[in-house]
Amino acid sequence: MSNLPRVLADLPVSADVTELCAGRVELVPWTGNTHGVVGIYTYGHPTVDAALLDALPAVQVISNNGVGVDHIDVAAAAARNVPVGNTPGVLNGATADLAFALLLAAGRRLVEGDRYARGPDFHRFDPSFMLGREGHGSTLGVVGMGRIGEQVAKRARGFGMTVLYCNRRRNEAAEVALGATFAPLDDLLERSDYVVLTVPLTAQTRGMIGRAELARMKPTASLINVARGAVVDVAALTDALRGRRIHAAALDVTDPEPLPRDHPILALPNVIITPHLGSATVETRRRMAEVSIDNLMLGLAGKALLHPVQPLAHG
Ligand code: 8YV
Repeated sequence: MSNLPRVLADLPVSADVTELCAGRVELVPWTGNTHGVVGIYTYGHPTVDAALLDALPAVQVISNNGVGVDHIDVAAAAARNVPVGNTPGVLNGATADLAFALLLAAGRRLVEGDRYARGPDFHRFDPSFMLGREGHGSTLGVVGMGRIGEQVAKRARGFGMTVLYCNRRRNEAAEVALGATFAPLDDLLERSDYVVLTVPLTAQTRGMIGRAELARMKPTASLINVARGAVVDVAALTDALRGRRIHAAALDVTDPEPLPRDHPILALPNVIITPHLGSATVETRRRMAEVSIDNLMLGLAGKALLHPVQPLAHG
């Protein structure tokens, strides 16, 4: 056993994190001997709740390698004076790129086309097969105009899209700089050709896209989720896709994650599912590792974190 500060970690960590921790902290597996643990390092799971914090009274900091902290009881940490750090800012571009890739892939039936082109039925070009829906010139609805939503809206401008958004509060900067128009959720759902979800998972956003909301969407519209799976009612979405009540969905996140292999949504042709790849680029993951380890080391030194999470914003 080393003399380095012991940090409970969601192992395995990436090579970048291993490198940044070398000689500075000892990463301790979640299920191992947690004696003397002074920090917690997570990747979106497992849950960090009051019971865990009570069991680890020497913890001085919780550092999350990611922006979403729905798995952490931030209020319980604050009540114990334990700061929580996350990695906002550095992953906006990568996540917005993926949202846009999914948007175009859903509209233009890209994955379905790929499967078809590899399969036994593709004999010759047919002018009327696999017609999709256009991206350029369409209307985009961004649900959650925060840092990632703004980057999605910025990309939409290049495609000549009309951008609607809804958010807890008006984002005037996005209105001025990106030409986005505020709309209540129901209105946004009725008018959009693409609905992109970029909200954090909170008590307010859990299940916010359910049967009633899906029923408001145009039959030609697609739903893209790069937020958290639990924002969408997956049973309602399965029914809407099966009944062709919407054109398609593209999900980078699901609830649960992964979905059980026999989940009916997995058998549908008009859904694309990726394994939580929003921030998965070499460059972004390196920056996330740096910010999250900076947060960890600052917290262990009793200093202010680079990006402390405010409890109230994530209730
Ligand atoms: C992370 C994410 O990779 O930042 C987030 O909230 O969803 C992803 O960028 C994931 O949480 C694992 O850390």
